[in-house]
Amino acid sequence: MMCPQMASSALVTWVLSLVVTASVYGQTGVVVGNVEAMGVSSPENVIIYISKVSGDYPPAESSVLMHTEKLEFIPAVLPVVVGTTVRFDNHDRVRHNVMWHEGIDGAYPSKDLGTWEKGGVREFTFGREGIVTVGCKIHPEMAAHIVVLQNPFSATVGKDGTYAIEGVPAGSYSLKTWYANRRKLKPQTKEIEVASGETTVQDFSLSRR
Ligand SMILES: [Cu+2]
Repeated sequence: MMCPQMASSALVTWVLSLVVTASVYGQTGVVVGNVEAMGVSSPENVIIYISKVSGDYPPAESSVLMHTEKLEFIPAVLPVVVGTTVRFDNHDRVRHNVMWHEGIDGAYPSKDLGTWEKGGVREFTFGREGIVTVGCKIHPEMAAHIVVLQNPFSATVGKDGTYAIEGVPAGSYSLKTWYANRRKLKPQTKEIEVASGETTVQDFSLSRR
């Protein structure tokens, strides 16, 4: 049997853990929804993101991977927080190149990270918000998109059209959509409220207009 001192210290630990949990998670909510996409095969690879959340959001401590496999960049779209280092890893038997041209937002000037064999790695740190369309000079059909955002509150929509953004601080936000081909799926913005401990449901119906 537990002696009284052990029982009370267990109680204190339990209460403390509740307090810590409440302070870390109590002021946040979840945003979920369903995305419909007209005129494309599926809503896969639409990004849903909150454009601006007050506070500073440090990038992931370790690098985030984008690798090449079967002549594709994986993932095809990669939302990251400003300051994130992306590791480009070649898993194919053929050589791949990683480069980009300056995009329409002008955030990242043209860059060529080089060409390398299987097992080779290059890294690049994305230090400001913007869109980078990654390509390979050897295989012009290869393309992927790195979307550099102010905060981590984003999600990539799956084939089933659902998305979920967790741990969003309570507040009012602009929830936006991004798609690689904006002429096929025009970006939309919805104003949402996120309340502590609640789930906000926001669906989107996207099309070219
Ligand atoms: Cu290639």
